[in-house]
Amino acid sequence: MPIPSPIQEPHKIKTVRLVSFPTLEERKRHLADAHFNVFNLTPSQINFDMVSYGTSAYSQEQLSGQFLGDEAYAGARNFEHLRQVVSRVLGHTYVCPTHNLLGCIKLVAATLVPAGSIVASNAEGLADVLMPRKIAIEDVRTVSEKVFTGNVDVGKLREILVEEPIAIVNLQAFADGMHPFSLANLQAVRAAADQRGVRVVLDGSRVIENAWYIQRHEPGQADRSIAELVKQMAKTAHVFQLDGAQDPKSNSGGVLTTDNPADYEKFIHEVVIYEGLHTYGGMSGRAMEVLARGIEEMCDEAEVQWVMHVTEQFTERLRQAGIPLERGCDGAYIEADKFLPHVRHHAAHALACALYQTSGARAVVPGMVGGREYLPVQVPRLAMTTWQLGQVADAVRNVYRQRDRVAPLEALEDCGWNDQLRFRSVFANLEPYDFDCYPFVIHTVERILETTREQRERLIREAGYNTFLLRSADVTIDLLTDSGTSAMSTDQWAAYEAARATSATSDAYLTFVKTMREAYGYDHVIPTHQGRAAEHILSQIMIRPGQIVPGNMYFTTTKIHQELAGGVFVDVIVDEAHDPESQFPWKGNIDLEKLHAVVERHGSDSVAYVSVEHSVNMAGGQPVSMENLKEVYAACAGYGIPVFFDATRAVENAYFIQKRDPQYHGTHIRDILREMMLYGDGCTVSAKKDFLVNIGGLLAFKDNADWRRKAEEMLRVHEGGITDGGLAPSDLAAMARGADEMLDDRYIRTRVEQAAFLGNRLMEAGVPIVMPPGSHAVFIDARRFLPHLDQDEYPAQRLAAEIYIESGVRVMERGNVSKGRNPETGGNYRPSLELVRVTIPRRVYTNDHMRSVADGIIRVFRRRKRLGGLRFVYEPPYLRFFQGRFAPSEAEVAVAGS
Ligand code: P70
Repeated sequence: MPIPSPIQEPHKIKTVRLVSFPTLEERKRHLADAHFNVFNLTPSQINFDMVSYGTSAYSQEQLSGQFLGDEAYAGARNFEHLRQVVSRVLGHTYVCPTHNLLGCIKLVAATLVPAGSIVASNAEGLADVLMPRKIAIEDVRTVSEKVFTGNVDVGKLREILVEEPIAIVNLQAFADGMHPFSLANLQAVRAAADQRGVRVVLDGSRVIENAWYIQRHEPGQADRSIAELVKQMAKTAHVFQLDGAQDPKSNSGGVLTTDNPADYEKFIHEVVIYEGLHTYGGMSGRAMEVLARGIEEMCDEAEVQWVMHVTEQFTERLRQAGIPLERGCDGAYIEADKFLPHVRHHAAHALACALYQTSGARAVVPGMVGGREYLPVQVPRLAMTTWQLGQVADAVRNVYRQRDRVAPLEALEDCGWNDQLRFRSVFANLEPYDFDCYPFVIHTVERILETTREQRERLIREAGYNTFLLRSADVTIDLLTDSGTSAMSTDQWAAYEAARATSATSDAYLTFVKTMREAYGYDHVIPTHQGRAAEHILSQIMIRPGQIVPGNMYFTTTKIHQELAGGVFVDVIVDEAHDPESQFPWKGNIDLEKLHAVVERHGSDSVAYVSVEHSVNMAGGQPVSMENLKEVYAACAGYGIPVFFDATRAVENAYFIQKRDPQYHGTHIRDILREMMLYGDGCTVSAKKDFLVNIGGLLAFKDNADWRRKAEEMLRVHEGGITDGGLAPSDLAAMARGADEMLDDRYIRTRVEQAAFLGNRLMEAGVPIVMPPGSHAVFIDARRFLPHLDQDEYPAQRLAAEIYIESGVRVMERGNVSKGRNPETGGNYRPSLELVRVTIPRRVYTNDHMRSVADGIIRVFRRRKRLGGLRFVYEPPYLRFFQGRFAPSEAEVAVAGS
């Protein structure tokens, strides 16, 4: 049976690294400065760096490993770990660490290859490093194979083993990145070598990719795991080498392993000369730890299947356009001489320049000058999404369409190595390719576990059919909330780590204040530990008991604090907000007539302030228009009533203004936000949303120093110091950095459009959702989804539980359960909106995840008629949605039993 292709990443994003998008003019300048050799470009000049060496995303375990153990010298603990892992994964007893693959090659050459002897190999590239050592290479790669093009011609090998002074057979798994061998061939090579007492040295830096080819294409191997195959391959060799920057995704380091004590003796005597010591081999302790963890994880079946699937998909997209290429283990090796037949010299360099000039993506020409003109366009392991890779493929296709116009390069001097070459050229008039995708690559990932349907049925039963009571570890894709769940960037982490702790005034605080003043245009900025803390303070200083607080739909925490201060919340949102089917684009707007009516009825003195939430959460993440903000502010100014924003999702609201209001199509998000904030007197913010941090909040006032003084009095008593609000300076630093990142037009577009992507897929399948999709979530209308259930059978609660059972995705009920009971009648409130919120964390999940989330919900939708309702078995008196427990209603039990 063919192995099915994976449909989503088996991990989520933990941290991201921002990429920049240089303009066409900048790219031309960089290219000229780099002498038309893209090798000289630096990452800050590139958007996507299409090299797989040393560019992989770490796992969170690898990243944390950086801080564990010794700074290596003698007997490092990290080395002990490395040794254990090698014995588990590769099966070899002896481990000699090296600083990278060249360290391994050096040790093998010095110990096993006497002067004047020859190395038999299936890899051409090995010549680049052996020839300068005056070691001759005999190519024994077969020419007749179709799939296992890296196989050795065993007949030829036997012959030369007899006739020539062959020191070792040095094989590469996936030779030259393009040629895998079969397990049977490897075994035959070993047998032939053993007959002559010659060692097989295997460079397994791409052993994973080779194992995958064996699993897919070698008869009889389909049922074996990557882990089994890797171990067998390593054990079949006498000596095994591994470059840490390849399959172990460690970006440095290497190991040389064997079962032969005599060889090991030789290696460790050489290692002190060239590398370091036998217990660290030229690696820092932390590099050894990262490498050990990388080797431990590299055989993970789901991850391997994902990486290989993505690589195949990428190559296929190029092949479909007719681009001449060899499929590589890690990408497409483009035959540049065929791609650019009119370019007679250095075609690979000319192609690399054209790709960078048109798109900003880079592919590097490796090795020595004079071989075949290949341009490897490699996929960094785990670091890019399929959306980005599809666009890189399109960028290459864009060059292919206009290949006749690609300019040739003129070398300024002769050089041995491709990285040395410098050229003179002109800029051909090429149509550029504009990326429209996430402006970051993945820096670390967190593995997500798959559960079986049977497990999920048990887990949700044990959780009383309440998704709040599930463990995160049992959730595959967690769409419970977008609050505090963002992936931070490496820049945020850098600021976080750099911030110096103090309980007085920190530099981080000053930067935070400066950044927020610029972002909002407000003078007085006060940090709080999160949003509700700011709401507490604002309510206490602004509301006199009995006063009214009109607002555009309530939010739970906001309303509680208004009530605790003696205020009375009055909803003045437009009617469309309550109608899930209305397509009105500004469902977050305040209905000015309702507002006027409230003020007229109570008198302006009885109104504490008007509370305006951006991207109204309870309405489905629906935005307020700029015009409405303006009108509300003008009206309130007329009454002398202040306006306060809940600006928690203000940036997402700003994106909707940019997109939906023609007046703002060309305006940057940064400027839209500044204008929005003009129409208010202050704001509270839960920074756990827009700001891309995991904790934090703030309270700000435009210009009223009196309010600020009052707020700071409260702050000292309830939160912390006036220059930290109860946060660590690190958190302030991360927030300040996040404030910069959230205002990036490219980021915010991809962020909000992800919700639309999910929403549209659901709509196309007929799933009823709140229209139009919101900024941070898609809300499913459970009433229309499960029309056969009465609201007192808690359809949204049931649907949330069923989505988990179907797909392992966790979502949140926002309906009858959340709203609670009317204390007077004892009955449920039965609110008009009976919703399930599918909330999207920022920078954590990809569109592939979203597609599989949609597919799961659609599968539930197709069998919706069979779903019965729920009844409470435990009902807490307050906020019952958090801890309430349910069981299937009688009708449901009957259906299940039939
Ligand atoms: C969510 C979270 C928090 C939030 C918000 C708006 C518009 C203030 C806050 C409070 C968490 C949540 C909170 C209560 C019930 C359910 C979920 N929203 N304003 O998931 O901020 O959490 O930092 O104190 O959305 O929507 P904070």
